Amino acid sequence: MPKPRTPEQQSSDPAAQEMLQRAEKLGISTAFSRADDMAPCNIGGPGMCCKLCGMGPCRLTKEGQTGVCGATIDTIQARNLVRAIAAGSAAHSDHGRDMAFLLKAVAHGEAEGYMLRDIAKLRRVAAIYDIPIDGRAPEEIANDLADLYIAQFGQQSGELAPVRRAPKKRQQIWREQGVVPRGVDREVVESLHRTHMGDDQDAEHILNHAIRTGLADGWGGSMIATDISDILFGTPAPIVGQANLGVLKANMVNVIVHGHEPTLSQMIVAASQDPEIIAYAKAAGAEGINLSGICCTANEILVRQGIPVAGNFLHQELAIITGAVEAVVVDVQCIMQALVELAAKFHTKIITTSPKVRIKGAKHIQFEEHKALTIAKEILRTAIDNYQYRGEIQIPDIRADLVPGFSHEYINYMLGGTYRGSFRPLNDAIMSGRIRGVAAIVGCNNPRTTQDYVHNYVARELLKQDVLLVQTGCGAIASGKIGLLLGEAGLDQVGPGLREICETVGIPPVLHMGSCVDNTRILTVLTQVVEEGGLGDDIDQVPAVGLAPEWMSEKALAIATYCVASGAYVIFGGASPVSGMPDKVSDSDAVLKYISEGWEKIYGGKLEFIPDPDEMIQAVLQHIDKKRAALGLPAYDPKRFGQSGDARMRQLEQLPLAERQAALYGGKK
Ligand code: BF8
Repeated sequence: MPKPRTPEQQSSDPAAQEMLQRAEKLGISTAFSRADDMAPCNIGGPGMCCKLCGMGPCRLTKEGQTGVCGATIDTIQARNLVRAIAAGSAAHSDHGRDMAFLLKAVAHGEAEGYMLRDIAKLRRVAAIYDIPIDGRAPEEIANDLADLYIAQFGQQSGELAPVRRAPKKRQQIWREQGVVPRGVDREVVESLHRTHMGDDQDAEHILNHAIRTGLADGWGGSMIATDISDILFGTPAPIVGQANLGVLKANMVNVIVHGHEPTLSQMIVAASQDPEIIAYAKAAGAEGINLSGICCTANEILVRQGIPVAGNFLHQELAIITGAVEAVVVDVQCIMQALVELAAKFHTKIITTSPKVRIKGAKHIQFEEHKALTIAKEILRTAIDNYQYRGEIQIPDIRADLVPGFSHEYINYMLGGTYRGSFRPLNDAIMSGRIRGVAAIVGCNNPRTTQDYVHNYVARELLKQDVLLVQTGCGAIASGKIGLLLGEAGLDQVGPGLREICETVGIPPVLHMGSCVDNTRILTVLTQVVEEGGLGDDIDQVPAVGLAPEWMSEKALAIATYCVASGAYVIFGGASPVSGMPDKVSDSDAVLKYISEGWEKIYGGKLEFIPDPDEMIQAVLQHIDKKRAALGLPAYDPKRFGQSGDARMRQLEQLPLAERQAALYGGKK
């Protein structure tokens, strides 16, 4: 048994380290200590265990071995992988479905407390699908859009409607390959059917359906979720927020919303500002209610209302260990079952709210849209009633300011303004080499690596190389906690060309674009970059890379798949779910090779697993430079830039007065 890691080895975040020390002192287990106690299964981990029927489970450990039915390792790995991608797509897309039903309810005035907040986006999105907009009430348009979106899930044939938003050439590739999704549910169901015992047995053929299923998520369920969230809760624009456990307040009722869906959390935001609820909290002896978030629910309310983030995935237990949290309100996804037992050691109440998610021992207050505000207030009253039971607390005094909210609409606006919104300046900056390329660093935390370390190491190194970063999910929170999302504060850490662009446009070098379903915003940005011209005519030609350095969830695999299918090079850190025999690349790595080289030949994008952060960075830069060369762009040269604007002034400030005047005025005093 390896030695347990120290808190510094478990997390690079000092707030997390403080709570891990407290956990140790109190004799409490966390995901970090449980990961130390339990090595990952070396057969299941690389996808070599088949438990799809009662003849097994079959554990393949030797070259050439097959399962009882004769299934080879590549068939088994492909089946396991497509099932994970289907589960991830189902999670995102079911979220999208719920949003579509909420839009329908709002259009009919049947959802208490909700409204159509971004009518301009409603009209823009409706117009994409030829829904009439002129002279119609927003509710009528919303009703038609909701019907169209609801239909995408159960559609049996034809093409998913949002697919038409991809670059034309990309759509053509998908049609030629026969992978345009017909309906979201159909592709997920077919993944399960094909991988049932005795069905699809050709690994490449199985993986073709992984592409179709992933596309149903990215250009289907997730895109629908993002569109409707913006229409109902507002399209994000830059806003000031804070991140890390230090956002919890000692003298207030701390309520954390955790999970993924903005439907309930948005109502809790509204309810927490209600004078009656604030008075109720004061009557309980607190100074008020302090709302914060964890995971992607946090991102949803951070990018729209600036509600602080208590942390990313691995902070969910650590927040409770502060002893200062009255309630953790959860909806769906990324919620650890360990929360209930942990909460019982403190006074914290875990409140489940989704009809899909119950946890034994948690309090369940079911959320319903038609009385959303009433339920949100009931939840807050439950938390306030719990304040009196609070014991000793320890809140790390660590938090960072950040500026999130870079929707693709805002990026378009910030580059050109209201009347000439355009991606032209971004394309020009990439073409000139001021920006070497773009990297999307997204995805989870994983307790098997040092929390946030790979995220932040890779982010910092790529920024020095003039790579503009876009982020979502827990990756964005990792950057937020170290101040990379704060405008000019982080600019001394970035390359000279990128710095010039950030100073000119007035943006941070890392753009927080939202939650994990909002990775579809990145698809939209890439499409707009292509349509603007100068960087090829399809996404696979853009010097861009996607990374999930600390991935852990099946949703991350679904995201990777739709990004690859869209033409992106995607790199995952951590362990590969499809490597061959432990610690050995062999013939049995057919699946690993196919999702890299095989997919690249067809889609121009590929998925690779590179655990070492330095190798990851090299792979990113090589890919970006290769794409630049293929476009005929000048080779990246950091010495060419950084001589203008603010950078020039900073250089001059270093000079003695006479020399500075000479430089500025040509020797005239
Ligand atoms: O959907 S990044 S740990 S919270 S799965 Fe989960 Fe991963 Fe965080 Fe958001 Ni995305």
